[in-house]
Amino acid sequence: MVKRVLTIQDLSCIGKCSLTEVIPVLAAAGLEVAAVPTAVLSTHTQFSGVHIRDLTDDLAPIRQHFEREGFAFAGILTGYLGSIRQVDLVRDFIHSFGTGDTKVIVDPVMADQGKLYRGFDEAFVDEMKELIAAADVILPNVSEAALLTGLPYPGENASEAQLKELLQGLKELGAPLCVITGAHLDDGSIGFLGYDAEEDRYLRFGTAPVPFVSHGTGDLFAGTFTAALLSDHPCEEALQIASEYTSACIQATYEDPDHVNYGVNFESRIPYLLRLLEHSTE
Ligand code: PXL
Repeated sequence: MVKRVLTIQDLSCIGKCSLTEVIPVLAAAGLEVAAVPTAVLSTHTQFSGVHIRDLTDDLAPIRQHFEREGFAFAGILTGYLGSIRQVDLVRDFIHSFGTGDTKVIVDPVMADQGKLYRGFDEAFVDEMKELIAAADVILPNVSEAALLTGLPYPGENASEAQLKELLQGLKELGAPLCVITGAHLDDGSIGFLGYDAEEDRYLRFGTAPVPFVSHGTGDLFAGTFTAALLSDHPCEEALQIASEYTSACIQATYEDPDHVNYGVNFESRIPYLLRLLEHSTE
């Protein structure tokens, strides 16, 4: 039977982030996607003059309808959420559908390069901590890990020892698997460093760095990890697949002289994603 996965985040019409990346990646893995948009934006917030239709008031009625229909989900992935109230309403989804074997993956999207995104504040960070407590896996970047733990932001070139301190702080927030994404590892590669509290074990993996930074790579990583995990790859392998695919998309964008400056060429690398998803299961 095809597995159904619920994902709750914004729909940016142009921007290659959130739902526009995550729906195709999950579908490519053969999963049925239940996509709940928290808002529709004309573009992501890197642009100015963005038109936004906020859908906060629609979240509870959507959840209630899902409940009446008796829908169940193999996984739930949450991404960019625009307000404290949205985080609260998303917790209600996890409360309703995140029970039993359902894997709950929270990407606490709110900051980059040591700075909160526009519109977010300390109160939002506190609310995000509550959402994280309900997750099986969390996928912050270095900036988000620092904000969530209250530790100083160590910079993008933080050592693995500093990242491990952040991971120990994150562990206290309650998710059994905490993974810092976009991590610069001590051997010069870029990937992830995670801590599995149940096995008391660090997980790390990196690929060759590409001198190109883009919006939406964290969302792509989270969507790919979820796709691989729900395709029955073990957690560590799913994280590696996410790392390999995200890196390949960044590389493809870097090599494309006509690339747009607001997102990565993830579409062109979907055949590679399919190979990654197949290979590791054999
Ligand atoms: O990629 C994170 C993200 C998602 N959605 C919107 C954003 C951003 C980052 O800025 O603006 C609307």
